[in-house]
Amino acid sequence: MKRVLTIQDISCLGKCSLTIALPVLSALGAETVILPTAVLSTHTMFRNFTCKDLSDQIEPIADHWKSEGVTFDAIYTGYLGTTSQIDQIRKLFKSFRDQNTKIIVDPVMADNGKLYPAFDMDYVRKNTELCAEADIIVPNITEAALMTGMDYREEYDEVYIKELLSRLNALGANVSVLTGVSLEQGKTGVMGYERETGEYYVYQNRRIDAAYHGTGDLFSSTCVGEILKGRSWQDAMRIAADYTAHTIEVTLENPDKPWYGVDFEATIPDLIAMK
Ligand code: PXL
Repeated sequence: MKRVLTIQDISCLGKCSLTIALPVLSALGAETVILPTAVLSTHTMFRNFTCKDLSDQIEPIADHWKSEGVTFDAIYTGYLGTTSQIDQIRKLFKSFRDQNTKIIVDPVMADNGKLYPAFDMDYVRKNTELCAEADIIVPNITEAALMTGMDYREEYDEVYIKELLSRLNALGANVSVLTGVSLEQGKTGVMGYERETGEYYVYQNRRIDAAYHGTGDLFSSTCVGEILKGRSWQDAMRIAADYTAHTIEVTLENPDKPWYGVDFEATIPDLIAMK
């Protein structure tokens, strides 16, 4: 069985970060080791959330794993907390990376043209450094624009997306994938670039007019799980885009849906069956 380490916060209520990554990766058949970077009462779209930083636990936990001889097939990072925490995680990458370890970084920090409440431009710079260490990065357009110094645009064409990809590629990861890319009316999906082959990959599926929290985490957790199953990054992105769209549709049909997340629990059986 493949073993993946995922490093992100645990929002106790809110259907995001670890409460998505753990069930999704487990459902896809990977042994999932977690390293919580902070404990929050909820995600940060709630008001008055509590937050306990766990930075002081990263090193002792990693040291213990080292002493036990633990290795990982993949390390996947999502929402982190502070710039100094990113330095700690870069050290952890160095310590646990071997020839076969895939490092996937989702530089979670912004969406819809805006940084999330907890972050500033220093954090953007640090996240950019973290991306340089990865094999695969999966930012959305807002995060990519912030990291590459390009303008964020709501209306764009393929030329803009390719320029973003080219600048992301220059950051260092072998595969750069932009999420939330809409190249045709009524469609949305991903566009990625692989440096080793020089190939682009575009996948567009139906666009559903609803934005839910946690869908980025659902997308990247699915990608990681599918890659660990042995799929190419392109197939993993396609399945993750389809699964995320399907989950949004199912969520929309639920009259009792909570405002803060998607009903991915209802669609896990469909994810397991996806090809
Ligand atoms: O879904 C990304 C995410 C993860 N964790 C926390 C968040 C967010 C987005 O706002 O606030 C704590």
